[in-house]
Amino acid sequence: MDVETQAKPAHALAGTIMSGAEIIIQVLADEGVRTIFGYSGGAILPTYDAVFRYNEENAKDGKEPMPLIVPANEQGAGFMAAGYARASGEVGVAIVTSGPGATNSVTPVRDCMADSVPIVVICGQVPRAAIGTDAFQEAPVTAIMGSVAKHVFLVTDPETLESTVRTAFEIARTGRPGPVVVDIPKDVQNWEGPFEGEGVLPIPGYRRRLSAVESNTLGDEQCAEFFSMLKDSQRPLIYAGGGVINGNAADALRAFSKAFGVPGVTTLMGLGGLDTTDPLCLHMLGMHGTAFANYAIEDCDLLIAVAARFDDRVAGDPPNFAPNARHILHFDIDPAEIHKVKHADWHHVGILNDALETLTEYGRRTDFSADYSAWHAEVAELKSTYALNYDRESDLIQPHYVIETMNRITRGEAIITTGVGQHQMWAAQYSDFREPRLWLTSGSMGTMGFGLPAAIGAQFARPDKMVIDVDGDASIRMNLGEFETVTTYDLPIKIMVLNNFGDGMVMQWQRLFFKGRLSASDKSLRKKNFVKTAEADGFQYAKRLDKKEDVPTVLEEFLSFDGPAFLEVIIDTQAHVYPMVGPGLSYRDMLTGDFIPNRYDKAEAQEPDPSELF
Ligand SMILES: Cc1ncc(C[n+]2csc(CCOP(=O)(O)OP(=O)(O)O)c2C)c(N)n1
Ligand SMILES: [Mg+2]
Repeated sequence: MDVETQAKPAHALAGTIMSGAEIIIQVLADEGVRTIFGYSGGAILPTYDAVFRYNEENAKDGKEPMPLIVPANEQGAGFMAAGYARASGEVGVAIVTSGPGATNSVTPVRDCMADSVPIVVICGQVPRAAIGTDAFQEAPVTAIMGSVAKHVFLVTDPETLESTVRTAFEIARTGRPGPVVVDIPKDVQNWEGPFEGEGVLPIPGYRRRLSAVESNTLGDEQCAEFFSMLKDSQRPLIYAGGGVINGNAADALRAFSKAFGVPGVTTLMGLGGLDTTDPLCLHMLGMHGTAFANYAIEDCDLLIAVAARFDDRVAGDPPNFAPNARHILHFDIDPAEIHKVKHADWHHVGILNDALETLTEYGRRTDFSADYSAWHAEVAELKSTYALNYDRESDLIQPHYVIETMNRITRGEAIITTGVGQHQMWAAQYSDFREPRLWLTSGSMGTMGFGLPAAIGAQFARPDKMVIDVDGDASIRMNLGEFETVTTYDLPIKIMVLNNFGDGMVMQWQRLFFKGRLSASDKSLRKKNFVKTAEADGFQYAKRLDKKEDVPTVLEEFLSFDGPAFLEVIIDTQAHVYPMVGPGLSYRDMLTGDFIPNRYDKAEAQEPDPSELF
């Protein structure tokens, strides 16, 4: 017996004759998939049948089933898979039919690509002989998904089906994670052949690039350069992005920050990378970041960008971003991000967790120490002087107050999902995140309708956690069909809609930049009764909260309800999200509203250029 065989025993089912559909499900099981999300249809029927039979067999043997969770719409399935992946760090899986099933999945696939979330989407396709004939429920999945996914496979040779599905998982989870789509014609699902139990496709270019990144460890020389820049700095600042979460590097980042006393801000996607309750954490930066985080960016003299990409919502005016930073240091797993927006004086493309551990170890070994006490005092001063604030005297329910109260109850330990808009930003600003993978939001794509299905996926991934969907009245409408999915599976998700009777974020921009013309954004004449809708879908707890004095007691009651719960909160329709850095502007032009101090003369703040209004 050679070493290879000793190391890896043959799969117990190797050599068994299976259908293509059975092979797909067996590979899923081997990849550790615990839950599938998906919607059936003609071209995927053989695979749905194989899931059924797999679970039936497993039940007989007393083994864990692989439940198939059915949404109201395939977009829901894709976002459930995404929520599952974001909350657990595992690959999420959605299985959908051809044509409309596949096209309904395009938005979550693009969303996962933009936020680097690993999912595998398996689409049924018309039989090989019918491809290209405008067959019933045919759509050009490779063409459509090819431009939005990390990778797409169309399986035309059934002999390669098994290795293709396995390779899809490899591509989804390695390097910069992302969505992989596998398009599988119905006759390939019905084909029969031997299950190999091993084997992947040859993807030499990808694996070569990956191994170059993985083997690129930080050497002593690079560490020395890093620490010499840190030594020269009086005001170093970490700017941590979503890659800290996706790369499971939060512990290593916290250890680095603590070991050398380097404070940090995070992006919207990086929330939870640092513990937001830590005195050295300045919470979120950017367009709607805290004023103190943005001022710290202005003041720092060394910027350590950690798996962050200088997105336009962070660096709307790149030349004036971190204007006093003498050096920018950049870690990323994707070489394409280095120098993309800002030139980096030092960079490292590699596995983040390893790099940070190496760096901390080097710093300790070489007894690196620096006195940042003056900077720490400035950070504390910024945090207290420019703290978030809002109209606490108003008789109307302020959304900030609602999130603040929720946060007092959940103490930064709940999983929070959101739609897109003002509610998303208030939830980001006023919530604490003590751990990574608690904050699930559609960051780069900003997809309304994300919150509810993502919460469902997250609750399946983390049954032990409280999952709260903080949603907007317009965002929740987009995937309202998933209300029923929550009660069908009896998920104890808490859905809280901040109702401002409209597309609040759009209205905010219209008030600020379009002279208050609320074109197509006011929903005050709409008839929907959200509470009745929730009740009709089986929610035992469904309430409307419209009195400020009731906020604490109702929130306690809602959050402690044992089962699915829905709460509509009628908020001040005029509440705006502040701070706000207008699109294309620098932090000097940040608007802080009436309740947060501004260190510049407000009258001097520039207006955004109309051509930058996106
Ligand atoms: C699918 C989709 N369509 C349009 C938009 C543009 N958009 C961004 S925020 C927003 C309004 C969201 O309203 P709501 O969900 O009620 O949140 P609010 O801002 O009122 O809190 C719109 C239309 C989007 N982000 N996603
Ligand atoms: Mg709204």
